[in-house]
Amino acid sequence: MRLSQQQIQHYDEQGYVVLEGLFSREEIDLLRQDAQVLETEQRGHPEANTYEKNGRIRAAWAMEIDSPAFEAASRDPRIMEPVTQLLGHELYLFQSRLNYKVAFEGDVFQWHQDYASWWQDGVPEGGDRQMLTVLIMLDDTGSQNGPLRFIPGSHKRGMIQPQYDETTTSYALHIVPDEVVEELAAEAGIFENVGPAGTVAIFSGNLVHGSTANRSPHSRRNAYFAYNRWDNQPTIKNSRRKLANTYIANYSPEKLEPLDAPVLPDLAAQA
Ligand SMILES: O=C(O)CCC(=O)C(=O)O
Repeated sequence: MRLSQQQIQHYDEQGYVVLEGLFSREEIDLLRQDAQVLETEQRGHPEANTYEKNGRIRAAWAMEIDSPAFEAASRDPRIMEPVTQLLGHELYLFQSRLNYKVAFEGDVFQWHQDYASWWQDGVPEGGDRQMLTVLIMLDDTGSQNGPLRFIPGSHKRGMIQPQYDETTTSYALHIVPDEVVEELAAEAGIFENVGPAGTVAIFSGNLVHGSTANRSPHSRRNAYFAYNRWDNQPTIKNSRRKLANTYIANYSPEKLEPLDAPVLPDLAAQA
């Protein structure tokens, strides 16, 4: 699945591109089955999970180390082809996370840029063609269950001097100051990632994004893979922040080998 010139231009101009219907219901069902295991002590590395203030699951980090389905998704050609078009061939997975945003109780993600955190992790460059994130929507998502929101074009500001917020949620985050969000949103508005499960969005590490709490009766699970260029690796000695666990940043990567063809359909058929 290659991006058209128009889609590449959209990514460059707006900081994101949405790919509808990339994964089938059967494939998403398989990822959901694994999501149910990943949030429990039954996953191979339960210490990779982080929790909301109320004790409910917030995120499962590094899903691919315990789930063949997520591992297959991370190297799926439908994802890797567009990512390679944008970043080049020599890539690795710097980070992955599955945010659960559980029904009634899922907490907010304040407005932030991922690169502001990755810079703290020592990643040298956060350019739109150096590092990006792929979102896979695991649940049907509407305005009411806390969709991921983007401020279009905000990536063009580069890294905005962040504030460190240690109190709003259980997870300390480098956030974009309110007055900057106000200014950016007044200029460009806000885009909501709503749509059926299986929708994918690719977005720049500098794109300002966030999501509200989920008070609806419908969970909203989003899986994220953050790809980095091989030549843009951080070293742990350049890390400037203490991580909640060691699965949040990959300091001993391997080059990613894209799959020749999708294997998720076969895995789904065998499940
Ligand atoms: O899943 C969300 O709503 C927010 C995700 C996000 O921005 C993050 O994990 O950094």
